[in-house]
Amino acid sequence: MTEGRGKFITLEGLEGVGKTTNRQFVESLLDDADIDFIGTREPGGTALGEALRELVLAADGQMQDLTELLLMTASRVEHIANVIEPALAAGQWVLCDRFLDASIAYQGAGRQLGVERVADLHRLMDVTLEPDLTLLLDMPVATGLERMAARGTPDRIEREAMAFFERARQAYLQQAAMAPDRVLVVDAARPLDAVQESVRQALLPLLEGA
Ligand code: T5A
Repeated sequence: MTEGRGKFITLEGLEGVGKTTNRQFVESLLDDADIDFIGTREPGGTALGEALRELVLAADGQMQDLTELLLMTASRVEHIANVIEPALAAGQWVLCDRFLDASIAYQGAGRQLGVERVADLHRLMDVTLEPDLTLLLDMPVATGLERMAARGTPDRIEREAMAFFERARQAYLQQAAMAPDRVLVVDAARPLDAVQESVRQALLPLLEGA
């Protein structure tokens, strides 16, 4: 196990980009490197967070956009306090499927609540934790939605229009441009083995320092 504080790695991207597939791949790399880690997700990761996830993603649910932002943030506050911070403090690495960048992209840009408003809300809630590495899986919106269509009934957010996801994609890319040391953009439209090779390369510096 790693001495000292663990590393915090997040996976981000739009629907259908392959986060789950690549999360499993990252888990296998961490296992191979004998790193003690937990895998988790947002919204979710705690009992309360998973209940909020059900509410916020329910296909037949309805809520104000601001309510959606507040529920995502509430899930994150619980997750950080009860799961992420304790694990990092104990030296475990944390691999998280979506984090704050998702709220910036989906609620800030997709819902047009304002990227700054989302960032301000998180500062107000004392959410200052930043990932050591964010893998942003990026590809054209239409390609991702095609992959999702093959998966069955869409949830409440997956039903959104193309323009929503275009705005979210641009916000993700903007986050990456503003934080190039933290966010690595991976072209997820390529065949899986090429995507995974990029993911492996991105993780190497962290793994070598472990
Ligand atoms: N949300 C979340 C917010 O609005 N605000 C927030 O703050 C947060 C935290 C969460 C939803 O909540 C929203 C965003 C979301 O709408 P989710 O479960 O994280 O839901 O979202 P999904 O995008 O549905 O995530 P998944 O991990 O389930 O889907 P992915 O990322 O598409 O992953 P995956 O691996 O299942 O891939 C989809 C398909 O593509 C294939 C896979 O085999 C699979 O069939 N695939 C490839 N095919 C060809 N080439 C490749 N390179 C491929 N990679 C994968």
